[in-house]
Amino acid sequence: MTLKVLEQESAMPAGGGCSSSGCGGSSDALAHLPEHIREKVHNHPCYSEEAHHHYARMHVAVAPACNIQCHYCNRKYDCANESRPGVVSELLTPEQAVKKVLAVAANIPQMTVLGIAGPGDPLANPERTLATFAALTEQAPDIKLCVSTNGLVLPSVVDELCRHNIDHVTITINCIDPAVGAKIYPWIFWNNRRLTGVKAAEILIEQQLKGLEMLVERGVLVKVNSVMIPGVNDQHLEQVSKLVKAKGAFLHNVMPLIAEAEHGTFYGVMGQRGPTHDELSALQDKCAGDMAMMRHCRQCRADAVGMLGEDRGAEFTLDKIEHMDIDYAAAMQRRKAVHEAIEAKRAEQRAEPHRAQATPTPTGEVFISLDAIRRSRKPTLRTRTRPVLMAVATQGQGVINQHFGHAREFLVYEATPEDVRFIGHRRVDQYCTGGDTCGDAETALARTIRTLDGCEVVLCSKIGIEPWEQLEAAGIAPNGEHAMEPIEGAVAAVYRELADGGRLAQPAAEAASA
Ligand code: CLF
Ligand code: SF4
Repeated sequence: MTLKVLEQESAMPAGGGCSSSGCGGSSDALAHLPEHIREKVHNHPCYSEEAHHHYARMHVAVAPACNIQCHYCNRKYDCANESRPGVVSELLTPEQAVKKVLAVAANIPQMTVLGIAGPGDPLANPERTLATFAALTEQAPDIKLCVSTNGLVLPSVVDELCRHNIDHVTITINCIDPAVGAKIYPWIFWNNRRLTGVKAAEILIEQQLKGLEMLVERGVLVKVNSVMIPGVNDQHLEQVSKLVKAKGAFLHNVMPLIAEAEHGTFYGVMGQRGPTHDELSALQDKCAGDMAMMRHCRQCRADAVGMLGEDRGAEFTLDKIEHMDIDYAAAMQRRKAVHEAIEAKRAEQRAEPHRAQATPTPTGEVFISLDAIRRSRKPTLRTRTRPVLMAVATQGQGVINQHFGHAREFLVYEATPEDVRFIGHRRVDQYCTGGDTCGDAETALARTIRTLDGCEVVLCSKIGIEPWEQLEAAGIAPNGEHAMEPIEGAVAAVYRELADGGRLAQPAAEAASA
């Protein structure tokens, strides 16, 4: 008997959406979507997990003001609804922003999306935000426009957003119960008055949901961001996910709270903790039963430039772009050619046989996913071949192409006999900078190994002897044999090697209690 119990079977997007599961090199993860939706998401690095390996985004920080207060935000920094706290963006005028976008688009042709996400709330600064979008619609028609908002004034600007061809809107919805909201939002500024408590949260939630409905009615793809705050809304976000899905949201992005005391936020100072990797992943899995989940968000800053996870903003500061002479018509031709080459590469990667699926499973018997095991202390099924988490070092293009010591983050995949699915990313300090900083290397390596807790294999293009030995000592197998191979195929191949070597049998005690 073969029985597959896999999380992503229930995670397939019902209303259309990029399933975070299974997106990658082995199949066309967007194949189930209608053509007009595919067109909107196939090269949007946030709306398609597969696309984020190939395409870049940029933000311009044109929106300084905000109309609410979140307990995880310190106004000295960027809007924490889509940004990591602790960094401050250089504020631009709309004219400067447009110049910067054209410069980046000409120099990073894989940049397909311009987002406005702060440093305050973009829609609390409607003139600056809309002026930027209007100019770009005219001058750079090949760039997708994207905006992120807390939603308070969204209903009043929906039609204006649609006039500017904005196809993608993110609303941060942390709760649908005003009593929960009162613990997250100390106040909102509404109709020229500052409102507090449950009443304030009630208005905010009403506006967010109304804005969501209006955007969906107009065919705009809406992503909902939720900040997971343990003990405050973690038990509530499943309900949020269900409701926003019912209202037509395309994607749900549950992000971890980042609350460090040094950021000076209310939560940071009060010692409110963020979730662990496992808590975040478990909640994403719970929500996934009802909603397509985004798991590759990097909580990028309000002036981020480049692939998700990298920031090339320093190459495009105002003084540098001032001297750039951009022929955007010529740049558009080059961009088109680059995009065609990327699509050809993606098609080639999809054509790679997915080795885990191409041949029968080693034991051909009963499997259950790691998350199902985690959720159910007493699984009712005997499991023979267990899931394995593997960390991957990559610089993009969907392949394993990064030296272990150069990685600033690892992508984590869960392999089972049936599937390979993306779980999330883990940020690390760079272990080797190639300079004089190796004095701290040992500590950084130890921290990296701690961060990779739970992973059994690390796939990278190369790795030195010392980290190799330390990883092995920590029970993590380093593997450099799949350099430049598509990620999912390589993860599947390593899984099969482990299974064929008899190393994935369920421990006897667990099997007995199953
Ligand atoms: Fe920017 Fe946001 Fe648009 Fe993406 S980011 S406005 S949808 S273009 Fe993306 Fe960055 Fe996560 Fe945002 S990884 S923080 S989800
Ligand atoms: Fe800060 Fe953004 Fe919240 Fe405004 S909406 S308070 S800028 S996190």
